[in-house]
Amino acid sequence: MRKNPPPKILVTSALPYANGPLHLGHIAGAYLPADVYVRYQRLKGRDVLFICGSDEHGVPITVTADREGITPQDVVDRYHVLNKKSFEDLGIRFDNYSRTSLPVHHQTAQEFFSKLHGQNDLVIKTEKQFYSEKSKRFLPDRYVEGVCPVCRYEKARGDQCDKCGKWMEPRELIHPVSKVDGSRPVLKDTRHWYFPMGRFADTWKNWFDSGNWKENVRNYSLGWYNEGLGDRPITRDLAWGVPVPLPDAQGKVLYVWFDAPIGYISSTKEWAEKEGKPEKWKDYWCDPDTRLIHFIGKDNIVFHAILFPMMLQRMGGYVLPSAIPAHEYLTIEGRKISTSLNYAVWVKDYLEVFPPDPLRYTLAANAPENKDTDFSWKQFQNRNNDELADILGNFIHRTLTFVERYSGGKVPARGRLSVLDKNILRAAADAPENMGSLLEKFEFRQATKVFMDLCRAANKYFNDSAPWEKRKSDPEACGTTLNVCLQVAKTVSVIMSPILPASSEKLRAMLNLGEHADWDSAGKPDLAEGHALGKPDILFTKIEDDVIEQEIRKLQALDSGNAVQGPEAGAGRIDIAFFQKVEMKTARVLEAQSVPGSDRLLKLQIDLGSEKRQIVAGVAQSYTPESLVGKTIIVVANLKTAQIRGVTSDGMLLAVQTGAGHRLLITDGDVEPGRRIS
Ligand code: B3M
Ligand code: ZN
Repeated sequence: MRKNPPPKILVTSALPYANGPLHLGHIAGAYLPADVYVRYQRLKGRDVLFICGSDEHGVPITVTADREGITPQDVVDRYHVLNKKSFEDLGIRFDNYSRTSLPVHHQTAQEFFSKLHGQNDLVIKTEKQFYSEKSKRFLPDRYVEGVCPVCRYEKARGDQCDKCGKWMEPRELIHPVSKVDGSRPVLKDTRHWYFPMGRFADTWKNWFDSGNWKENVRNYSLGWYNEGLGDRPITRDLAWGVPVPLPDAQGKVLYVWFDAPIGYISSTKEWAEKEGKPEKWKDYWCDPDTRLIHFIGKDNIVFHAILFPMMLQRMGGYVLPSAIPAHEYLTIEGRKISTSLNYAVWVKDYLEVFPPDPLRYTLAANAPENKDTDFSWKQFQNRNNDELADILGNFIHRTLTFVERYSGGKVPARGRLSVLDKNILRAAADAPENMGSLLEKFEFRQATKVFMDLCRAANKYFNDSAPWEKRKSDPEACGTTLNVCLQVAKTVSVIMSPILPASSEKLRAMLNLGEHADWDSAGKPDLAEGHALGKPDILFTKIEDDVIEQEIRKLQALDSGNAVQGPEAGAGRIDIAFFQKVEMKTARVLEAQSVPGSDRLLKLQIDLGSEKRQIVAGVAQSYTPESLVGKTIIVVANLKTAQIRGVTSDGMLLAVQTGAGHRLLITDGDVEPGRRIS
């Protein structure tokens, strides 16, 4: 009798706004934990689908577009490409990464609205909203500024005062001014549709009470429920977004938090289309046995635990979430991440200097599961040097080089087992189960510790067994020690994979083991005697102090406000004196080479007029080394010298990031090297 197949698992990560680059806080919260969990489930041979995509609507995107004088589509095109690539480069493997500006999403979100509207689930209200007579358009909250009626802060917004936190109705704002055109807006009637959450609260509560939720999800959701679930606006007066599918709703779009969670479904539909099985999305979303798991940051709890499940209940036929691993926040060097102040470590900047796995390990070992946790560069260096390199890397390197040197690179015979041998084999046999049971409960910190504890025990076993002493005196015992080490190395290569996928692949190549790995048999000592190994190599390169100091200095510059404002900072007006501090010069490229170990970096020798210099530039995905030789480029000549992937960089080349990759800033016509730009 065929056992019922285990339930399918559908994992989503919060759709990042396509309004700016990703930083470590995003990764630590909704993305890395999800990727670790999905990789583990795949190794268990389960049917798991991992869905995400760019959230491309909402007022902040139109604010960015207005500020830069481009269209909202230009904004989301830029950041969709950038963020998708950042996820890929960090080894975060979605089965589909879609975007909510696609037709499939518009259609799906409009179907939701039409069905809810058709069954009279929505209410219509006329409300007063700020309107600009000058621009002939309604002004959403972020487009209006004025004096807060409570604390007199002059830059309060139409919906909330950032200083005292007061939520307010637009009409409460004193001296409102339109941020679009500076005019004094008037309050004008406008009709909007609301989702009356209170009407469906009991059905929601019966479902929610049947669930087993993380403490922060339970407390936050019941807090909202006990306060009384009100009518939630689900439309906005905006040109950018999913148009409201009603004849009398010109100029109105769906509110971003109504449409965004539906993005999980439209991304799954897109995935099914790409698989050539357009109906397959229903196998996940319309099967009540599917385990739907939403990985999010804690600020998204109400939308994922209340609003979206309630919408799904009203739609009928959809599975509801069974787990919502909502993470707390990551701070950086003890400070809150602030995109407006550009106080963050951006993923793309990290990847220009370091490989992905040390960051994955650091963020998994210190995941903000139940409280905010801090990322510091020193701690990152210690995790890489003292744990990955000195424990795991050291164990692997000593084992493989010893086998290569004294056993012809083949697995030696395993003779009679000593107590030491049996103990480490027992530890390896237990690790997958111990680690797996923690991952099933989304306990990433503890799961990472189980993995590293096995590596620690293996390293100690190598020392205590001292094969170098037995090599001559007791070759059989020496062979047994190395055989046992290789069995443990095989176990490690599997259980490290969810956290350190790139390093696991490298180790499995050194062990000459195929791509396919299986979690449940990972702890079995089944590496056959005589199995030929691959070439030993270094798994983790140590990170030098000066490289870390460089990163700390970058953040200190941001902290002291000396840094140039970040992409979200708004205009961040600077005076000419500030601008003149930056020394930009023309330079001629004399030579260009790739940087070993990086597919993004090029090392350039440049002529700067009065001197020659070496710089490192992250344009290898858009330019071959040869194509740069002879070009006149623009460089920032007075940047502090940096070490990038161990290569000295004495200046920065200027290029613009486009949807199609980097484009160099060059001069119009030939200009000799060394000329100052002013
Ligand atoms: N775009 C991201 C955030 O609030 C938001 C998540 C949508 S998930 C459907 O950080
Ligand atoms: Zn205030």
